[in-house]
Amino acid sequence: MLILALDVLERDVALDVARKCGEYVDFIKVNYPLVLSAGIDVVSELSEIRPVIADFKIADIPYTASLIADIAFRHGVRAVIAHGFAGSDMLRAVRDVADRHGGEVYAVTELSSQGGREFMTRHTLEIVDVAKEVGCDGLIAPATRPERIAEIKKRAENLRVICPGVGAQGGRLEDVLKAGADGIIVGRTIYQSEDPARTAREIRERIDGLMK
Ligand code: FNU
Repeated sequence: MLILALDVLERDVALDVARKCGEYVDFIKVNYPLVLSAGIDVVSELSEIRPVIADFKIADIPYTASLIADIAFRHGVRAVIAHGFAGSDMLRAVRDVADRHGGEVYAVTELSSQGGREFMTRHTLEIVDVAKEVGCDGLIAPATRPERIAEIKKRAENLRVICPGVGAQGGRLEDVLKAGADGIIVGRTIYQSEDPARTAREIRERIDGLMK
């Protein structure tokens, strides 16, 4: 599974890259930079090109978290990403909203950045257990630390594990897939390249070759 992280700031650029790369990616992931600068309606437009994952890293009280998730699903997203560390009550609230819309929920285990090790790593496997209990569809795990992916995947049982951090953050696609990832999230390596469609196609071919 290849997920395009579309952290560009302009609506037209987002739609252009999405259209060019659409046939090579399974999902488009949107995050705050795009939504805060182009407006939430861009999410509905992108959803018509490819299914969208809203990476709003929801981390709030259950009530507010439900509102955020509901807005995302009402704009056509297939899945939302929530922070596992916010706890089971919030994940359950987001799960309920997703169920009302027939959508999916991914929980962040530990961030792919160095900072992800400061606090989150200690609780990663507990977060995996909570995500399983709540019935999340998948987990976000760090492509920058394949050894952590393997541990997370083992504990995750049938939850999908998708991994940001390939390319610009230093993670290597081959290592990530070998560690058991079900998909990778790639942003800058694709949308900052000279030819995003070609780069997306090359990454797709490498994934297909390795996952055969
Ligand atoms: P690229 N992202 C991440 N690490 O990078 N959602 C995480 O642990 C996580 C994420 C997002 O580096 C990040 O916000 F939980 O340009 C960005 O949108 O390839 C994308 O994944 C990585 O983008």
